[in-house]
Amino acid sequence: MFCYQCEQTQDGTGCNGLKGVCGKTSFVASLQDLLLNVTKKISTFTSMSRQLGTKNPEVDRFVLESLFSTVTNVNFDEVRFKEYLQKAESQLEKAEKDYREVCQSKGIQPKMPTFAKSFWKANPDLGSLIEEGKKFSILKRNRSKDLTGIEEMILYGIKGGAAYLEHAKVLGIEDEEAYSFMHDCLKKLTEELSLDELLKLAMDTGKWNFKVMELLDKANTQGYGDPVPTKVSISPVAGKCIVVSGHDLYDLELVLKQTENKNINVYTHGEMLPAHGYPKLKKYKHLVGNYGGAWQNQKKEFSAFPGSILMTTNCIVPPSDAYRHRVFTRSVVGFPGVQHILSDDLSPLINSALLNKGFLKDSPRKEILVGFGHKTVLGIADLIIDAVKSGAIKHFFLIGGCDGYELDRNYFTDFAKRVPKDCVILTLACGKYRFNKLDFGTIKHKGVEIPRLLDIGQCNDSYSAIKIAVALAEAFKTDVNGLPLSLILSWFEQKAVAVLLTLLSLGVKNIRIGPRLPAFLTPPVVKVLVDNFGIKPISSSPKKDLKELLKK
Ligand code: FS2
Ligand code: SF4
Repeated sequence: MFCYQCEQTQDGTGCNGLKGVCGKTSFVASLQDLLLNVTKKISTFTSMSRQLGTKNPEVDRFVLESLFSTVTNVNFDEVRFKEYLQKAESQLEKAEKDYREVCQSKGIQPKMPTFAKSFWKANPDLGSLIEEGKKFSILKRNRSKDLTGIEEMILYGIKGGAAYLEHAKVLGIEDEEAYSFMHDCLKKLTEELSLDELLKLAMDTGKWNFKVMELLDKANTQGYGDPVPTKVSISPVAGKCIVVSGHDLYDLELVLKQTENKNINVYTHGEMLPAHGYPKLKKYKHLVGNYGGAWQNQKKEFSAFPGSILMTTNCIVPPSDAYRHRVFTRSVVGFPGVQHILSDDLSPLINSALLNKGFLKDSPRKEILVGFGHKTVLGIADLIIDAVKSGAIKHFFLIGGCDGYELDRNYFTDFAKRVPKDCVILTLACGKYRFNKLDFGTIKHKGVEIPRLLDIGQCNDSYSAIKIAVALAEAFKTDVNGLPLSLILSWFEQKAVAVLLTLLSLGVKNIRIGPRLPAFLTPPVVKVLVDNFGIKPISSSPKKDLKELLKK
């Protein structure tokens, strides 16, 4: 196997051998390589059909799911990948048929792609699929490392955006343009584009992801209302319990509806924390608080959790025997030996919660504050602008992104702690758990207490952060780069790649990124990013970086 799609990749270069750092086996890696290869073929036909005016929602949705299933810490289950591959075969046939038919109806000669139509024998066993997948390892690619790295970066951006599209789809929002770009882009990734063409495609992918995040924002806010500032308890209370992790608000709502009046308390975990700010979710009295921290602590935290656990999306880590039987997965998430709930009937999860002892007593109440989406922040835009003009607020720091195991991620805690008292910190995604339980206090301006730490939401709520920055820039008659704003991003998986491409495509410069640069970016490509966008890795000294950034 070879995989370098996430930040924790082995030795900072790539996971190889029998297992990746995340726990993904070489077998699953091979099945994922094969699935991605077939998905690109499906999208090649679909892209051509769409240009001729025909579309197939079933194929669109399959491609989304297939891409999402290969994101880091989503699915570790060989059997599920075998099922995806079986579906992929029929979807490829459908996509080709659609293309032939639309050509025929328009009297056009089909331009058949050069790849082989049939990619395996009928009803292959798992072993044959794994063998087949080895042919599509990144290492077998006949391109330079620089170009392969950019192709992969674009693919990871598309995977991240596909994950967001899937969440929007679950809430009933789909978009034809978004599907079209996804297929076109995957087709282009089979065409051996030049460096310049790939760089342009990377920027287009960033722009696409901005629209995708906008769609998801629309889906979330239409479904659950605009987030409002909300105090969230981080202390368990006595009673039976379920913890819901991941990003999927729809699944959380299902849990809340199906546990009403059952004396089960529901907790959010990880990226589900911002759910507390949505009016139509916070109305449930038995949504009692947030449990634990970021994804990488789940082995310890879930072992200690006396109830059942629902993983709606990434990040799942291989569960230990202590709690595996209490974990349930949904949608694209999978782990061997863990129960997957396909239908919207969550009885297995609820029954498991009832069988477990629950928390026996209340813990002393502690709270954190969430719910600062773009509507809330821009609702007090005049106050914020005045605070900046008067000097009450000197600078904004967006410290956000993913969390992870590495100790050097403490950089982000140290950085946040050192931010001067006249500056505001905006945060989003699971990286916030490095500092969101600290008390940053408020900045008092015109009798209003403005919290110094504003939690904007999940990683996809980068959309909100961009809306806020653009509105402030307009008010100050400048662009985002002209604001007293610095971005310090922690990255881990492919949604972060999508968000980074979005920021770059919008012309945001001088982003600090850490804890280390992606392994898929070779030195010449890093140079392009540094020269064009001023991207800079974080140093080992938050104090030094902060000093430099405050000079802005
Ligand atoms: Fe954190 Fe993991 Fe949000 Fe990422 S919970 S690293 O998937 O998407 O961020
Ligand atoms: Fe390694 Fe990350 Fe790939 Fe897992 S997802 S195999 S940790 S690079």
